[in-house]
Amino acid sequence: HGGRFGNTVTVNGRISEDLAVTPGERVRLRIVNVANARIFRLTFPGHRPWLAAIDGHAVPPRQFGEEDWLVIAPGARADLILDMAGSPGERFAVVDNSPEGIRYRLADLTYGAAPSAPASARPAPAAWAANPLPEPDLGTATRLSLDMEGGAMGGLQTATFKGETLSGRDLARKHGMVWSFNGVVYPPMKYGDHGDPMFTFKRGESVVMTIRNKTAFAHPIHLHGHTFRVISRDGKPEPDRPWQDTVLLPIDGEAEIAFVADNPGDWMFHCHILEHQKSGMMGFVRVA
Ligand SMILES: [Cu+2]
Repeated sequence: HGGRFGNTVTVNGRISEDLAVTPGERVRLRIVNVANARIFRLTFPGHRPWLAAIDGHAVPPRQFGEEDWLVIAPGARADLILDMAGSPGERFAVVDNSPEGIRYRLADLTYGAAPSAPASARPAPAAWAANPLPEPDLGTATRLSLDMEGGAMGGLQTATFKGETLSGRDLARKHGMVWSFNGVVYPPMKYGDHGDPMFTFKRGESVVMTIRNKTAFAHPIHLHGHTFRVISRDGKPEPDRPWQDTVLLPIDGEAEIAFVADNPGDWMFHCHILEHQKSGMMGFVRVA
């Protein structure tokens, strides 16, 4: 029910890639999680990366300790700045850490020869320029909530599927559907035939949405066509209110997102774990 993990991981299309680096250089590493279900929790032993952007949007650079996890869920992106502090000939693994304590080597940073002029210690990186995005007006925003239910371990009691109210058991058995948004199990969308929107917004409307994960699994929720600020998590203000288009909801987690619905059209809103998307966690919002 967490989706299919498979038994190997590829980096840039290959298993266990060597990433060649030069001692003393500063590298920008763009990480895109294109896995169907796996949430990565990355560490860079021997290095202290700076997180500089989330989902392509600058954040005030924040330095990670060697054992701090960079959590990146399916669909999410992260830009890191890495100072290559190793010596010529050294190798360091890039590691994915499972919550169960399993460490999986994804790739190696392999150090080549030192440049003739050694780099001096580098200062903290400056924040990158912000992308121009419309600022949601929290005072006048439409407030909505989105409750996520379903899955094994307590999941779905009843939900509506194509207008019919069914028990969780019948939804799973008859339709292979196991997840719901606000009590509705959305059938897989087809081009030109995608049913009714979950929400309809006026173009230019500010929206604050509280998303609650009432399941026993984590879900990265992704909105198309828009970028939102994450303004709080579990009732606590989120530092720097980062701009994102994918927000990971931990088990029993809650997040408030805010955005301006400024892009006309029908936009998918779904869990980015593909198995979840396919079995109920996918609807769309309409901006008209
Ligand atoms: Cu999910």
